[in-house]
Amino acid sequence: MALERTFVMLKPDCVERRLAGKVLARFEEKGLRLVAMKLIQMTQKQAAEQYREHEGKGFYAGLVKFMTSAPCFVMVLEGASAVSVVRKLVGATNGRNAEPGTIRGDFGLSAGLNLVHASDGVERAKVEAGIFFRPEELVTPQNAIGHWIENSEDAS
Ligand code: IDP
Ligand code: MG
Repeated sequence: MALERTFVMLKPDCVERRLAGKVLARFEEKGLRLVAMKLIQMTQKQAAEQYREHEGKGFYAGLVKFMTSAPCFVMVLEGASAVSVVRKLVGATNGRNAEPGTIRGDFGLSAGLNLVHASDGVERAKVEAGIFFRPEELVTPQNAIGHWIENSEDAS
């Protein structure tokens, strides 16, 4: 079992449609742990770094415009095989092809406005997290209240 971290964005369509809580819940319910999360207004520079691999493609300009148009949540999630697990939860790129039960399959009909971004590899996740977070913003989980959750003790 490989404990991994992956980088995820709830895109502007997700936030504007007030689906951020629902989508985050899918990741939490699966058992993934939040290591960092914040609401940002993406800059042109961040969008250019994030989507460099797609430069030159027909949808690139529209993609950058969309991602910088309104706030999105950026986050780092941790869990067993987090990269592939999250990609499976997110589903195929185009909402019209994505399987029911996946986030894109359940909530969208678009190829571009597809609610979520999720990194496609562990190394890529590190690079992408570095575009949006300073290292000290990634909180190392301490399990400090694990005994409380497991034993249902009263916090005091
Ligand atoms: P992924 O997000 O499933 O990894 P990529 O192929 O890496 O998909 O594309 C990155 C993003 O670019 C997609 O999530 C989507 O927002 C946008 N995109 C990809 N293909 C298209 C397209 O054919 N039309 C419009 N937007 C697209
Ligand atoms: Mg991709």
